[in-house]
Amino acid sequence: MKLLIASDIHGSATWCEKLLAAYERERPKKLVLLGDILYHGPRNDLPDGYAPKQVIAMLTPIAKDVLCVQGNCDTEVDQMVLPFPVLNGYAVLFADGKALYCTHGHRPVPPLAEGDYLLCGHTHVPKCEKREGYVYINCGSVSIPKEGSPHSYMIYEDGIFYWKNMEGEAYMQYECKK
Ligand SMILES: [Mn+2]
Repeated sequence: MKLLIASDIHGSATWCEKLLAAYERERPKKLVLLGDILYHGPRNDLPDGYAPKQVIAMLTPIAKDVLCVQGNCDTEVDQMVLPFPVLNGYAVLFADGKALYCTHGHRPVPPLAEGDYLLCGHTHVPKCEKREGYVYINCGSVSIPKEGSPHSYMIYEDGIFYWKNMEGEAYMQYECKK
């Protein structure tokens, strides 16, 4: 199964457009959004092309293929204008026998078992880290990358996570243990 995983669009129509181009190119089974969809948030500067209404219009036609969890910038008013659920704290996907625990990253993490994967956004910094038992995977940010990281999304396919820039070039990867 192929998944496209992305986070922290923060209302940028410019970068959402590039994400959708990647979505067209990659043809994943689902687009997993790890939160912070529309609002820029008071801690961030406005991203390029800040236009939340355009982001809504871009994501609406693909709503049935989107799986989304709540970011710390997503509230009830965002749910009123987005056609897929955005207020769930987490989602668990099972892919190739692995549990992928998807959450934004600002909430406490439940106990996870050896061989589980924690997928997060929130920090805007791509990361892959072995933690107590599980592996912490951060897909970085689509629109406001931090610590010099590229504007990013991730692909999961056949047991491998690929971190990619918006042009689709993989700059990091992690192969899951069988
Ligand atoms: Mn964010």
